[in-house]
Amino acid sequence: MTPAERRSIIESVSVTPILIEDGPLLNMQGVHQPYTPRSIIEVVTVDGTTGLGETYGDSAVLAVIEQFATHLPGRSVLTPNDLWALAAEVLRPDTVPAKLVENAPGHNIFGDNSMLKLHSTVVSAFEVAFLDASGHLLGVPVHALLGGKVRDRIDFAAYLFYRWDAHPQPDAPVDEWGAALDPEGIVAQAARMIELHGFRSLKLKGGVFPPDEEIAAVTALHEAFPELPLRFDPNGAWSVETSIRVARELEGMIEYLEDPCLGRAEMAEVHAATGMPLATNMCVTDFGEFPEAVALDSIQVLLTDHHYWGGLRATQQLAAVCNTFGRSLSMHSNSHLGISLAAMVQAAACAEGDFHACDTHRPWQTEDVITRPHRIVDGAIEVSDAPGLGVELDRAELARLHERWKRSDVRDRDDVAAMQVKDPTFVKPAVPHW
Ligand code: GKR
Ligand code: MG
Repeated sequence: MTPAERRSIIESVSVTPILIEDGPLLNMQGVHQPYTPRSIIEVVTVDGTTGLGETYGDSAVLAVIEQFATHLPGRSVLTPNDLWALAAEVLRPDTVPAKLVENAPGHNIFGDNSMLKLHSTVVSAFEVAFLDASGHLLGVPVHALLGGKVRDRIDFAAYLFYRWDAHPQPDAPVDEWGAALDPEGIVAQAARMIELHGFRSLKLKGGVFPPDEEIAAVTALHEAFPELPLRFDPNGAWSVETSIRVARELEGMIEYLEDPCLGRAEMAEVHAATGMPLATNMCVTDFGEFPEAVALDSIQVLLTDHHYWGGLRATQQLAAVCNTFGRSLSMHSNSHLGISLAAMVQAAACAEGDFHACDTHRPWQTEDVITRPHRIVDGAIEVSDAPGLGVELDRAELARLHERWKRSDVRDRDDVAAMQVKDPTFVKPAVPHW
């Protein structure tokens, strides 16, 4: 063993569940809760080097990553590839209750859950922490461990949401964004996002209101910002017929539609009928789903997400597959903090291919667990060349957000339950909804 290998041996691993403030953002299945769970991972080696990771905090994922973490001491952070074999060895149908597999990553907005996706989610969480620790041990950025960055800045899109002014709960956190429930509100939100962060690309989350109301909002965005690429994502809320109608009405205004309907065959039908480029984070959510999507021509843009595709190296592999089959890339996100954002930036920096601006929910988050939260300038984040992920844990904030988790009974993201606070008769909409 070399000296570096000796120092790379893991002494301890901690998984800290936290609750972070979240705004009342609407989507097709309800609204974000006032607080949403995340898990923060710290892997510490025998010489005190720490590697950080961040992933879902929903109870099913938390239970599995806590179980997995107990197997890591004694292993080396320099060998993240071994995590797959370890996952196969210790996370099996007889060791992981089926309900944990079904519920991970918790809120079911992308594809079906499976043992493969659970392994990918767990491996990713620890792979990021391993790479961060390795970068600190060797004094190099994570992108150097991934073969070097192919771009210096990562473009992000302003991720626009219909939203209420405030959550209905009296003690919920408040933010300054105000309501956005019509085209004027959405255009004003876009203008503020651009003013704050210089975004050069826009994405509207749809599936909230009947399609014609949302077409009006997209049209208003296009008229207000004609030079900015625009995309629109109703999370599979529409039928094939509605998707075809919306695609035709928005032709020339949007760069692509994201998951207008559910299903690879259905998406292919929409593309064949309209020529509209389609993107997904719902109908292709693991490598096994890719061949059919290519054969049917269901999608033209794949939204990667290292959190459930298996990590940063898996993102590079996915990019290679996309390049081979002529698909371009963007990146999916959920409410997240700066460790996830740092990992997203390093992943995008090392993924070859045609990248559209990535999604990030970060502008909606008011808190962070890193000492120097990222700044989005001119719609982009500079790829850090500092060792590891280039972020430092804010231990006081981590402790505060963990205390909040301990005092609360929120254990899962549940947009349906959050909507029921305002409307007790609300039920999760059947899909297709329109
Ligand atoms: O945050 O409400 C949301 C989004 O709808 C999120 O859950 C989706 O996973 O952003 C995602 C998407 O692109 O579908
Ligand atoms: Mg999407």
